[in-house]
Amino acid sequence: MVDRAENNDVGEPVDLAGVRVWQGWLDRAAQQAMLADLRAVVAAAPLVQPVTPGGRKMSVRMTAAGRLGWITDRRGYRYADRHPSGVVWPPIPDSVLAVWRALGSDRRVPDCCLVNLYRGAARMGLHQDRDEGDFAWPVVSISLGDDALFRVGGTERGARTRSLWLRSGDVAVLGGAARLAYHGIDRIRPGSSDLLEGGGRINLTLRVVV
Ligand code: MD6
Ligand code: FE
Repeated sequence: MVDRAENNDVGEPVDLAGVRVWQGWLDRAAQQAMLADLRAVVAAAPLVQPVTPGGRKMSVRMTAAGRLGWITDRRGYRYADRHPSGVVWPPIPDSVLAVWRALGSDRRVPDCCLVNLYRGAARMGLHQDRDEGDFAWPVVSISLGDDALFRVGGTERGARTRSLWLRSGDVAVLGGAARLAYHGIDRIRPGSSDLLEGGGRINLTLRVVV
């Protein structure tokens, strides 16, 4: 069996209800380089545990890079030009922009790179990404660290769903008809990757907002 982390021949994406997943897009060295870049992002804009408009604490910790960051608190879900602490968001690292250019678009850069950290029992309920102004642009999602059970449905809540384990280095693209598909993370598999010190999983989502 070929160890996917050492296999540079990425091949064709897997299609999951219209969501394309490039398995093993980033090799181990590229994942480590990206993680080093993300340490600088988190140093400038620390991870926070966000609260939904309904007052529930989210189980992931979150920050962002780019012109705009997606935030949530009692006042609602929205894009903001600053971290809750008042600092401007750090720039999106070049290592991350390179993935966007290859699999998202080479016509413009994304406004936002949302950073989610999953540890322990953290999960993400089924949702649509619909706080952006133009759904013609795809959302590109990068997985680093522990495996995550990714669930994708249709554009209506309640449609049948399909699931796939996302592994470190995988890149998923929600574009075209799947741009507004419901999706979420049921759970991570703690200890399945040693990429992150202290374990867990980081997911990056790149979006054009305006
Ligand atoms: C995650 N991903 O993988 C959560 N959103 O942790 C998302 O919410 C997501 O994977 C938009 C596009 C792709 C995604
Ligand atoms: Fe999402």
